[in-house]
Formats: sequence, structure tokens, C-alpha cells
Amino acid sequence: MVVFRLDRQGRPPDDARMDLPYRLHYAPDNASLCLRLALLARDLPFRTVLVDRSIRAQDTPAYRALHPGGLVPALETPDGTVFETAACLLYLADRHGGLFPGPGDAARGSMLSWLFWLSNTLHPALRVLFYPEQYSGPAARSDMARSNHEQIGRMLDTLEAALPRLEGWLGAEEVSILDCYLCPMLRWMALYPEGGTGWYQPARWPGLQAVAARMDARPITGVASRAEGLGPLPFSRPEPPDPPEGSPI
Ligand SMILES: N[C@@H](CCC(=O)N[C@@H](CS)C(=O)NCC(=O)O)C(=O)O
Repeated sequence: MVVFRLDRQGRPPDDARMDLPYRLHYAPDNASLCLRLALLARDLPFRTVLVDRSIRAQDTPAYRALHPGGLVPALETPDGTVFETAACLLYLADRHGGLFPGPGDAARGSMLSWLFWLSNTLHPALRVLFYPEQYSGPAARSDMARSNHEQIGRMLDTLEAALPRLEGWLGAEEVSILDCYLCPMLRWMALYPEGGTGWYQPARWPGLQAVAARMDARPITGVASRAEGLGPLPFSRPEPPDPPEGSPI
């Protein structure tokens, strides 16, 4: 898919031809969704390039030249390729404004803490949930899943309790990169791994559910959902994806 606003002659605007565009290497319902939401939120012209996970395209030398770790997403920018979801989100916020407190804003330190918490604490725990084979031998797997569920549950309790401190930057009127990062993770816990999601009871975290519902009400969510086949309420009532191209796993 190509998202460009064209001028009256049908050409992309100057910034898209020269300074921009971004190229988002994505797979449907992957962490690239966080970046798609942020790009849409700032109305930034971008192209998407499918990483075909059904053939493990993320492992090819061509993709690893962009992302040495072979993970989705990678974002080609006018300053070179950026990878790691949080790094890409912060890059976009710093470059285009909005989405996150800027340098000098009193809220920046505290919100950086939560951005790194999402990236260093919650997201890695989800990776253990979704890719147990990368972290444990088969015998240990069911024990690991149980403790992983308990651990993630406690992380979500922590975040739920911290919501008042995140006021203005999570579930607020203006979308932030924290919304863009957290809401897909809430979705994934409800859907993945297939057949192993019974532990996740969103009603235990009503504040986080409200953040998800707020995200669902934003027009950018409709655009992202149509592009990736995520259904009508992808964050507050997730349904398995039905993407127009590619595969989530
Ligand atoms: N720390 C990475 C994690 C990204 C990640 O886990 N990507 C998943 C898709 S959502 C992936 O590439 N999985 C393929 C694999 O682990 O082989 C980031 O924040 O970008």
C-alpha cells in the first residue's frame, strides 16, 4: 500500500519526494502497527513494504541489512534505517512534534520512563509469551507460560495503578506514542498465541480497557485496521486479523 497525499497534478508533495517518504517494513498485526498508527497520527506520507513472515522474509540477508536482529518493524527514514519499535516511535515524535513531550517539557522524563518500560519490560515479556521456543526447551514450556502470565498480569496491574500519572499522555484527547505502543500489545494478548489466551481477562484492567476504547474511536485506527484487516474494534474487542496481504506469524 502507498499512502501519499497527491497535489493537483497527481504528484506527491515536495516533502514526500525529497525529505520524506518513510518506508515502513511491516507485517499485519505485528509491532509495525505501532508505527503505522504514529505515522497516521502525524499525517506523514509513507510507503509500506510487506515482510512476508510466511516465508520468514525477516531472516533474509536483504531484510537483515535493514534490521540486524531480523525483527519487524524497520523504518527507513531520511536519516537512514531505524529499528526497535520504541526508537522508531521516539524518532517520529522528535522529528515531527506532538505524540510525546519534547525536550524541555517537564513531562518528558516521566513519559520516557513509561516508554522504556513498555519497550524493556512489557514487550519482552510478550515476546516470551508469543515465541516460547526462542526462550525455553519444550519441557519447561508450560511452567514458563504460567509464570509468564502471572508476570505480565502484575505488569498490567502496575500500569493500571500508574494511569493517573500518565494523564495527558495515555488515553488522552491527543494520541501519543504511548497509546500507539500499548494498544497493539493489549490486542496481541487477547489473540496470541492461538489457544493460549484464557489467562488474559481485560476486565481486570478497566483503565487500560478505556485507553483501548479511546484508541478504537480515533479515525487513525479505522485507517490502520482497514490496511491490516484488524476488524471494527481492534484494541478493545480484538478479533483475529484477516489481512489483505501477508501473514501475522
Ligand atoms: N524489540 C523489538 C521486538 C519486535 C518483535 O518482536 N517483532 C516480532 C513481530 S511483532 C517479530 O519480528 N517476530 C519474528 C521473530 O521473532 O522471529 C521491537 O521493539 O521492535
